[in-house]
Amino acid sequence: MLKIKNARVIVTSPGRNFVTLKIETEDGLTGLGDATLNGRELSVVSYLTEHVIPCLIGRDAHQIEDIWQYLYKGAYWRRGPVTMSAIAAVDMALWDIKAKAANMPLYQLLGGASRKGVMVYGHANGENVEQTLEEAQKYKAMGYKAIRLQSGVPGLASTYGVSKDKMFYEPADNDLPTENIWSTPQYMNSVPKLFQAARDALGWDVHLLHDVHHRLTPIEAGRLGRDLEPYRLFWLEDATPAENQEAFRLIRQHTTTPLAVGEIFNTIWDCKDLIQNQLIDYIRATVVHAGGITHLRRIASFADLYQVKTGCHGATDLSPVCMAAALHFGLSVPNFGVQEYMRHTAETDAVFPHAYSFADGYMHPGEAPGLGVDIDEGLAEKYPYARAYLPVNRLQDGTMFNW
Ligand code: CS2
Ligand code: MG
Repeated sequence: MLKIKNARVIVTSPGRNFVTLKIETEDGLTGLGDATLNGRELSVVSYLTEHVIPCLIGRDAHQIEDIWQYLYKGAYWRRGPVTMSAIAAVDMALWDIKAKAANMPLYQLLGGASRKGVMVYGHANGENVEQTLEEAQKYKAMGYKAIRLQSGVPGLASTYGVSKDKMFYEPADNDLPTENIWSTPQYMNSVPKLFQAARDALGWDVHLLHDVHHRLTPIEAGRLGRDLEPYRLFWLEDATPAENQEAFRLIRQHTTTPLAVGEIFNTIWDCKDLIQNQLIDYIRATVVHAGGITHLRRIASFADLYQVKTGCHGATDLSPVCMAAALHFGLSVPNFGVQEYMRHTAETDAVFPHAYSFADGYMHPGEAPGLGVDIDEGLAEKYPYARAYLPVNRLQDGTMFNW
């Protein structure tokens, strides 16, 4: 038995807020879990501190499944991003501990490596097509096999995915929500031109991806998917808000462009119909927001029945702890598709030293026991929490819209 002695939450903000759960056993083993929910961080801190941690003390850290079921069924109020991020953090930390106790990198406990490395996609973005393609050429030169392209929209002051800092896209930019303005017609006109130019400049041996970020209606998404068919995208992401999973049937009827969705999903119930009706090609659910390694494996196994592949979210606001967990998962899961890698700043990497590495378009979690990531608590203290909201989005007539 590996008795849990204590657990605490560490909030640090090296450039952006991260929430980390640290569990310690009586044998001195420690495990880390990412609990970061961008723009709502302290809600998960409170859920963990007030409602989860008191129930963990004294339990056997080896009982990952039972603790998962206890936290899920025992809460009565099931699902949702706050609950499932808290459960995810506990789950990641317990897998970290179990793998350390076995003196193995976590992927070995998940069934071992199913591939030589985890193919990742980078983020090329720019104010216009030319700048975006300049960035894309840099990613191609770095060896990326897959590149996401996000470009400014002519006539709009800002849009999703285009950042001031080319390296790291950090949308949580203010202590009150920034208001963005959106125009679907101007966006719809600009995207096919971006990918026409991209194929001319980058050729056909690189995977190209695009994130619509929940901003089209199903029929608009069907049309954009069809407009993009000549450019053979790897995927079109978050084409329409997915609360209504049935909406994807309308998109599917109009286009063969592969569809990815799910970074904001938090349980298998959010994607069950999408998967079993083969309305999507990639499921984006991620370790930190979908209940941890334990639940993400369930989602991936279900998806595998329908030839849906994984494409886990991996933005800057998911900490290196989640990145490490995602790479162990991605190295082993049979129906792996691609892993997002938006990268972290040097100050973040210093707070979270890790064993994972990038080479020639692939990443590997490393061979360190457990997740292979740590937190430098002394350094973490130097970066105090500062409230930061994601932007909100309005149409040009002021109507509240999807960001
Ligand atoms: C995006 C994210 O990475 C993605 O695909 O959708 O940048 C997303 O906007 C952020 O993670 C939100 O916090
Ligand atoms: Mg996205």
